[in-house]
Amino acid sequence: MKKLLDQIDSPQDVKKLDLEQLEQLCGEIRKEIIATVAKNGGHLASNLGVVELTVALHHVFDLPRDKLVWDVGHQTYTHKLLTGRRDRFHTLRQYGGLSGFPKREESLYDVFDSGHSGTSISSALGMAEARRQKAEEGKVIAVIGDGSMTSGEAFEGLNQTGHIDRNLIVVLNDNEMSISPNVGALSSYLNRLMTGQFVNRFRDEIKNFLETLPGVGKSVLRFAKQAEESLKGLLMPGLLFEELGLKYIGPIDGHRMDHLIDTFYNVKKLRGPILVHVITKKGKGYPPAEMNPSIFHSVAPFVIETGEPLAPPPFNPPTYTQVFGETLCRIARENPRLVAITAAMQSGTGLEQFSREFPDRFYDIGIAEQHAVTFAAGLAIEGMKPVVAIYSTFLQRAYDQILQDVCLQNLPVVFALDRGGIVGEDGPTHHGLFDFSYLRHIPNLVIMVPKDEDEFQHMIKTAVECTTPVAFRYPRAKGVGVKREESLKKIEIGKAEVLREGKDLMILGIGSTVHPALRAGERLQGEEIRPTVINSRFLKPLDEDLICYWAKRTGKVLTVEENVLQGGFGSAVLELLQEKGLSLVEVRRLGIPDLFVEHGPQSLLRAKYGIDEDGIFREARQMVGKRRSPSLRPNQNSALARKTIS
Ligand SMILES: Cc1ncc(C[n+]2csc(CCOP(=O)(O)OP(=O)(O)O)c2C)c(N)n1
Repeated sequence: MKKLLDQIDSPQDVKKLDLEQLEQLCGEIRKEIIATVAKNGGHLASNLGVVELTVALHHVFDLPRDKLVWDVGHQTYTHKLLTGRRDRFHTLRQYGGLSGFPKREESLYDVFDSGHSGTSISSALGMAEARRQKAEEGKVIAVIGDGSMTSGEAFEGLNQTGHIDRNLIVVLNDNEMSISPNVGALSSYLNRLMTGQFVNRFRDEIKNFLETLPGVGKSVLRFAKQAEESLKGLLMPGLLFEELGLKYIGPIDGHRMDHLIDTFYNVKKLRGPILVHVITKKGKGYPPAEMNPSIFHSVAPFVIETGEPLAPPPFNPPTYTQVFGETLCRIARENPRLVAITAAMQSGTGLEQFSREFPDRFYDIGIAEQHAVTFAAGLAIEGMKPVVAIYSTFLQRAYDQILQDVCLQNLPVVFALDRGGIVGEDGPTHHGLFDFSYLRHIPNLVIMVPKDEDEFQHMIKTAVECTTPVAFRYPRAKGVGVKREESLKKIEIGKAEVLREGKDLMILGIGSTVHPALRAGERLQGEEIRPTVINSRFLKPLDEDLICYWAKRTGKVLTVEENVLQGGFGSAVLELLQEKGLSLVEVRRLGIPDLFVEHGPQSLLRAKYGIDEDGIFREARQMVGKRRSPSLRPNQNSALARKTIS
């Protein structure tokens, strides 16, 4: 049979297809997505769940005049395939290729860049309002999952949507899953809506019947309506949304193309804010993903026939995430006050074992990072030891709560920032490149950054025993392969570690840059350059005495960090040297310049931004070479040395 997908160059081509062809198209899209994700990795289960929904939206609405806004944006593969990017789909998530998320610079059909949950309603409402201001026609549709609907921002958006009564269609894609099964009161409510569907039908039938009775009908109906108040939640599906001012439609089967199309044609004619509740199945059409939607939420390349990951390399140290999960369990066995909190990232943050072993001390609070932090503050006030495990990028949401609710009150909350640094293929919305800068200036907060998995486990213990707020930040990576000591020990707060001593320059690494700095140091030695290599261990407090001592001795400092340069580790060192009267020490900083880092393999991006072994080696050699360069008069150098080493 001729492939329909090959003939789809834009949504206009989808509009021409009949029901049977649309269903055939969905089958072809599923195959294409499975084949591509099996090769490149990506968000499989969420994408397979919205194939029919996406095709139906493209069929009924008039894109690009109508605007389709995707929440999180991890489910836009079908949308990409239908909007002129079919030929480049094989480059999905690869360096220089298509992004795994909507990107305005990639296509005019991507109307809002996303990656973090809960933004679709607010942004879509803004677009709808702009249309009203400009007296422009066209629908705006926000597609949001039941998981993302738990985020505060989504509720804030709904709140205003009902209030200002604009033409906005919210499609609630309900698969009962966030990454793990969805949690919270909203999720139970949506469940009841699904099971209450038959009650709704029954209610409508009675209402129709009563209305046909002459004379009695209206008054009986009035009475029935009053009596209904107490049963309202059960009898009127979507009451929550109706009370917020949105017309509720649903629930409808998100895999029945005919139902979807009929519903969307009807909805298209309506005005005002509308919520369409669509039920889908995560992983639909690929049995391994249907059976394990959490595992297939986001996957590395896998074998299509079995769903198994491609064979792991022989050198396979544990990931930092695993070390975190295991160590936290170890500590929790001894410390009954320790509790763990995740914002819908139970498996991503390595807390599955913890949740099984300590179900009563584990909290998945939904996609609600701000709440997670203030909830932890409350727990800490009452003497518990909360560990809040959130990816660096998502913790950005809770800056004010960290500052105001935890650090200002000096509460001993532990922040575990997973995915610090470059994360790779998920790209700019997910890189954890700002945390040094958004945490470093907050008083009372101790910030630790491990160089390897052994140091990491000791840092976890140290953090749990701290009496102040403390954060540790670690990368999306396997450990470096060092042996982990049997017993956990406390690390002295603010103590750095000298890994190599030399007189020519000091290389100051932190976290993932320490081992590359050490390797670069060895290579420099081969070129007769003798560097001091220091593992800072702490972003805050810095080991001021040690850093100043080596800065004076060497006269040259090279800092290396996997963070933006503005306000980061190197900045902290510069500030320190300036405060201590060492401003004449030559300082160079390696890190991420003032830009958003694209998606691509971690190693490639680290090389591109010069924060890997080669980059450190090059920069250090240049620094020292410059000092030795014949173009510099020797006494110029010694003048600098005299001034700074005194
Ligand atoms: C602010 C924020 N926190 C956490 C995440 C990580 N995350 C990505 S998708 C997802 C689950 C989303 O669930 P849902 O909206 O129901 O979409 P589904 O994948 O089920 O289709 C989570 C928690 C995120 N993207 N943004």
